[in-house]
Amino acid sequence: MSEELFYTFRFSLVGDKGVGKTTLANKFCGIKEAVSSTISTQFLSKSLWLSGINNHVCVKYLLSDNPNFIDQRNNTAISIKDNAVFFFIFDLSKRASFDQLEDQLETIRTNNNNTSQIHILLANQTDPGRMEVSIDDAKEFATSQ
Ligand SMILES: Nc1nc2c(ncn2[C@@H]2O[C@H](COP(=O)(O)OP(=O)(O)O)[C@@H](O)[C@H]2O)c(=O)[nH]1
Ligand SMILES: [Mg+2]
Repeated sequence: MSEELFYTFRFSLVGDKGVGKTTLANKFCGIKEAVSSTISTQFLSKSLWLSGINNHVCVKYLLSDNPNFIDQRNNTAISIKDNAVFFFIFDLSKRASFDQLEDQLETIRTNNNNTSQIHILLANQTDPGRMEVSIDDAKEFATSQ
């Protein structure tokens, strides 16, 4: 008899205003509406059924798309408190969006209860072709944490 298994993965998208968090979240969840400014945390989900020989697995992704929470810590407290996986997103063509990630990382470290957090650094907006952050800088930041 086949078995049904359910997994939920929760992710938080973190980064400066305008780096493309909402665009990425909408694309991942198949939402086609035009992006508008995120004034409070939005929660999105997507479920996938994967069929094996003896089981069916339902993987549910829960994404929290945060505003720039350096300014709005209270609004985003719930989404950063227990999540384990954080995508730190910056705009490759805007140095300031990269420089502020250290502060955001610190905010998460001090406000999150999970002892085994996973942090993923994601360079977005690669298409304008203007790079204000080098691959070496990004690698150095990622490995120094
Ligand atoms: N050129 C370019 N524009 C993008 C990209 N991702 C998002 N945008 C645009 O950047 C603006 C801000 O995106 P948004 O997703 O609202 O950023 P957020 O504030 O981080 O949620 C919008 O006008 C998007 O259409 C990208 O990869 N390349
Ligand atoms: Mg947004």
